[in-house]
Amino acid sequence: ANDLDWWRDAVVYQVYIRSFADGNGDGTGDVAGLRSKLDHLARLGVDAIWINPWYPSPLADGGYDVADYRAINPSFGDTAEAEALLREAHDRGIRVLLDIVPNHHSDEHAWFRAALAAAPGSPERERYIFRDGRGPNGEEPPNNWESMFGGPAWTRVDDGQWYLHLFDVRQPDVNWDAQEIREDFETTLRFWFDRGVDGFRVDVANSMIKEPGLPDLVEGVNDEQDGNHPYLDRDGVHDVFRSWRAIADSYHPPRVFVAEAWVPDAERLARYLRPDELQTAFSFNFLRAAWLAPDLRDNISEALAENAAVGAPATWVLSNHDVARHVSRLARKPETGRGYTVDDIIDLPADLDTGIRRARAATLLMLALPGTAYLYQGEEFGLPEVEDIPEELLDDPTWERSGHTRRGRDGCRVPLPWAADEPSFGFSARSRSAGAALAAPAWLPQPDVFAAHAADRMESDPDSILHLYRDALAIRRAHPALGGDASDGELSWQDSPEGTLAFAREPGFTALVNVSSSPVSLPEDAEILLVSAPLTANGSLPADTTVWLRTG
Ligand code: TEU
Repeated sequence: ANDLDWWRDAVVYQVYIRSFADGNGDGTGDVAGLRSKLDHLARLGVDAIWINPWYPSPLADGGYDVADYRAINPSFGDTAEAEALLREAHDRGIRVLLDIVPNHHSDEHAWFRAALAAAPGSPERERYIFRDGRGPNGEEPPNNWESMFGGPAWTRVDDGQWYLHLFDVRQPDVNWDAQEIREDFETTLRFWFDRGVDGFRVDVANSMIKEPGLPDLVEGVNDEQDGNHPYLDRDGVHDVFRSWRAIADSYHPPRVFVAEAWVPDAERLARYLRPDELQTAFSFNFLRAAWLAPDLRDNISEALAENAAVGAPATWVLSNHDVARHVSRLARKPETGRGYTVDDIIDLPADLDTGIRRARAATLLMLALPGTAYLYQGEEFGLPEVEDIPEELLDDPTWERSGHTRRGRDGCRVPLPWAADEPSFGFSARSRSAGAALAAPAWLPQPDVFAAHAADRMESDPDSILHLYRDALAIRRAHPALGGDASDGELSWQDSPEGTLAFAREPGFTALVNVSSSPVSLPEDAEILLVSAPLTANGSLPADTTVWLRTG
């Protein structure tokens, strides 16, 4: 793909930097660790990486509580290392997307410190959403909104005012009616674009604009599906993204956005992708689809059609740092009917053999589709959700704010295993000089099962999921009929046995996905390009398997 439309069929690898690789042995991932693994990413064959927030932050929410958008968290490295990373990634033909968090700041951001020190009604307070409380002495929150992590979305400060935080108490929402906020985020875009960053993933792109007056949520009335929710998917967000697109388009090559917007209505989500707004947005309904052929087919068709109607690709994803890893999700019985989100307690022991088989099949399904695909670090190693993290080590604010009822997202954020026989499975580099101090333990405990999934074990097994990813990305890159940009929004679904999906990608290529529980026969004259699991003894396609076929 060329410089102008690489994002239409790119494969992007998500780096949750805190858990990717630790270059200085302190037990936390960092820029040095990421730089040391660029050859792994180049060999995998990804077109770009997306790095979760690497900015100064108290890490009250994994870095999504940003204290300074134009610097690097000292525990991850410094600006010089960041610029070296950009150069070294670009030298390998890998583009770099960062993460921008426009809905809120960290409570350690200088502007929020200033707001706390200032008086009600001051310009410093206007940068955030401060209101007087309700009740005779203002002792009730200004409205009935709840935090996504549990508990009220308001916290009272010493002088009696309350401030809004749709997420953690340490993440005050900023006020997008304040010109200074708009300007400061545009300064951040330019700061990183000027340094060669290729684009941004936009955090909670659907929540920055709130209904004036901050009205109470009315049970059964406010539903984001049709756009009448007081703080989700408000039309005002589109003004912001039109300004951001104008900035991105002023660079050469133009910079690119991917929106994180959990907007269930596919047509409303496509509004973020109009030609003067953001280029891409995650098609989360695919992630949420249970491993059921009708769900998958409907979600794929709807995302392609609605996005193509505004000239945009679909953007497929199976896992990220917010949801249980799909090796464990897909291992569930289909009765769950959807993917897991931060709200689910993953309590049933997952049947990992089924999970891995389905994950292999789901990956070939995803990579055969037109559009862009995102890979979450460690899925190329078949990592499962980690469910047995000791409660005292859980680090996700969801756990605290939900009163210890929701385990949150630590299970998908456990530091990666790179070497099965090393301490911390090789997550932390340590100098090999004699007597070098051992690295600190990884910041979250790694389960023993990670040894079998370590990069070096995967490397040495030609049938491993790592080799499946590498082969799939190489074939996808070599054959434009795979991946590619279905700007017509059409996928030519083929007739196929009950419980399976089959779609042709132009003449010559078909993907057959067997999500049923029994084997199905393959077309006679087809040549197998890649299959996610071995065929049965009589050459038919086993359950939970996907095959790429060259037909005719
Ligand atoms: O996640 C957004 C988020 O948590 C909600 O949109 C939730 O995912 C959705 O309602 C589905 O359950 C982003 C980041 O990815 C996450 O890590 C941060 O914690 C959050 O925003 C706050 O910045």
